[in-house]
Amino acid sequence: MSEHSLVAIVMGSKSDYEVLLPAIEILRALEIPCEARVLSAHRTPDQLFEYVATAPKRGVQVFIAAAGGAAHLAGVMAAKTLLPVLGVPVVATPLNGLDSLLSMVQMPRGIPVATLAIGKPGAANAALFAAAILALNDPALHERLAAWRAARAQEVLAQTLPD
Ligand code: RP5
Repeated sequence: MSEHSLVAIVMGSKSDYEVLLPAIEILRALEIPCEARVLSAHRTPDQLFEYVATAPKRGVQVFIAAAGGAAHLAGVMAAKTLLPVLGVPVVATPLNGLDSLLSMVQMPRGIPVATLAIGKPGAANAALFAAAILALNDPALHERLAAWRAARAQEVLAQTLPD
């Protein structure tokens, strides 16, 4: 998506793409250059390692990793980088995402994955978390993130209920 991405979104399958759309939309709204790839920890491990190793050289500072089932994608990525890895559990099996949530959130001590909620809310929050990380060293992005939050507050305050 961008030649100089700050955020790289990796998903274990194209079937995860729709879940990631809220993240992509928010990153675009905040004018954060991002890229997205399908790479699997178990189906394309060599290509995943290569991608994680080369992404920082293109400017990537935060990874978002989304996967379903026995979701080891985020943990494997975290094992291969010191950049923050934000995990988004995806619903992909009869266990409704609880399998992927526990796979991501229960990382053993030493290799952290910051795990968000299951599905689209988690994807949106992963993008906002990435923005918060990047905003630490980007005052203009900090302002855009503050404006985004203020707009959400205004949406709530504008809501009315039936008489
Ligand atoms: C995981 O298996 C993917 O992240 C996806 O959520 C799930 C199902 O993948 P597909 O069978 O749809 O390719 O690796």
